[in-house]
Amino acid sequence: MDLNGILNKFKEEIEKIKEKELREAKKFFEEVKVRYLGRKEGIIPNLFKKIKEVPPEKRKEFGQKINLLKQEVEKTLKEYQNLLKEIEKEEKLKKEYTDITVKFKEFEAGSLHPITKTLNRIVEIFTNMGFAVADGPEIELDFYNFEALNIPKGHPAREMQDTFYITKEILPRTHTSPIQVRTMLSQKPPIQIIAPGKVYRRDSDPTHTPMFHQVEGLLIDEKVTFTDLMGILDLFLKEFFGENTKVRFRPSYFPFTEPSAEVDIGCVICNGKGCRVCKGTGWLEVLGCGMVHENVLKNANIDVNKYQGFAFGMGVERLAMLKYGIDDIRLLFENDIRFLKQFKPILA
Ligand code: 2NL
Repeated sequence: MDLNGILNKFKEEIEKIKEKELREAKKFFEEVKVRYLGRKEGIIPNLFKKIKEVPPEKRKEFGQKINLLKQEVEKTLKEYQNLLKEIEKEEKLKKEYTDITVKFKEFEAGSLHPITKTLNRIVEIFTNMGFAVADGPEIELDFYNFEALNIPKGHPAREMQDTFYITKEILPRTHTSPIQVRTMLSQKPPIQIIAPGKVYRRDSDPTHTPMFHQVEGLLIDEKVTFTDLMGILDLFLKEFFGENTKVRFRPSYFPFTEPSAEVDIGCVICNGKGCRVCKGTGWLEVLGCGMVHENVLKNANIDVNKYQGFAFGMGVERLAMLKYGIDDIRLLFENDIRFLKQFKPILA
């Protein structure tokens, strides 16, 4: 045991002795009280009982003397007992005292993971445009993940290679679209939501991880057009990547939208000149989108004669890598503190 240990032990012993002495002192004064003032056998009550034996003319003086004695005993006892109470209180306060000036080891401010930062920023931009954030289960039913989205049995997107099937009907969601299917089934249009969250695919190579993050968006109302979709996404990309960002839409195909498009931005690395990241094209694909397929609306019990909608989806890891110039997706999953430290907010 080191010196501190010995001192602490010593302190403990002293505390124990103090406690014991205090207890015994209290007991002692209680005993004295009973001995002198106890109703049955106390010295003073017994003296009062002897008054009968005193000649009548002396009784008054005798009584006064006993009374004086009684008062003196009571006063003295009170004094000692009050003193003990004071000591007890002080000991209690000493024990409860906490030194709030204690110096802690200095610690570094933490930082948010780049994925969290990117997700927060995406959510911020869309909520500013009036989108509400929707949530749903990560373990889904085939119906919400595939069937309702116009991805029938046998479609390549359902292949065993892509999905971590738990049973034939239960699977970790492969996109956040099921959140939107659930919202369409539980709420009436107009609907204007984004669905951020984790998704799972049987993919693992330098640009794919088995879990990644997606943000999808859905807007359903009367008279929604493809131009509305283009405007919203153009605004989003200029907010996210900067106001000078070039945006282009290319025709594409998704089973759940028709027409469908993919959205590119001018390469953030080479500014459109052509480089390794944009494979010489000058453009980077960042989003998929389209008008919600009639079959999807019907599956969600939405009146297709009254309502249309658009939807879009994006991968958060991809956007984070482009925004922060991260060239290897594994950096986002290793949680190397030297990497994460670089995303510290700048403190004043
Ligand atoms: C991509 C493409 C997309 C959607 C997601 C969607 C959801 C519902 C209905 C219709 Cl409920 N569509 N989502 C639509 C088009 C594209 O994502 O590249 N994601 C990373």
